[in-house]
Amino acid sequence: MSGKALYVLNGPNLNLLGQRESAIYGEATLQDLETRCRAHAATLGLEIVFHQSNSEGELIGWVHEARDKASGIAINAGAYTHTSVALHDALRAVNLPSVEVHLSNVYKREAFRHTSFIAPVVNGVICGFGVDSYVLAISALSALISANKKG
Ligand code: CA2
Repeated sequence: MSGKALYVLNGPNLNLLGQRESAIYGEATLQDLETRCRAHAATLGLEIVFHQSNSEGELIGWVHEARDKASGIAINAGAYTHTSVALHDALRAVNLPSVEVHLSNVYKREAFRHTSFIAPVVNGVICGFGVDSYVLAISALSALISANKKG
């Protein structure tokens, strides 16, 4: 492992993964998701800092912390994706390689999930692949970080 960690941030209600709504979000628990992220990151020589919070302020605190401590951010802001100007401002301010992630395909769901306050301030968005969305986001961050180093 070398360099700074990737921050994988998870927003409200994602602590309930694997306990309810498995038809939408799958059977994996948050712990399973973390284990999968760590294992995949390790294959790319990357370390993960993995957090979940139901509080918008705590998520913003981790985005600020990432500015010094992380090489990139994968964020599933949960429902704050669709509401949070504050997370938009925080991600814009830290200006790190970043990916918005969702387990479900938000575009197949209610219209209120089609708007993201995060999407305009990240490099890209991955949704609809369940736990694999996170694996894809980690690969995308790894590629972005390598490209930045070369550039
Ligand atoms: O698909 C995603 O990953 C979402 O970010 C999940 C959010 C939702 O508000 C977004 O529109 C899309 C909700 C996370 C709630 O997770 C639960 C897990 C199990 C049981 C209940 C909620």
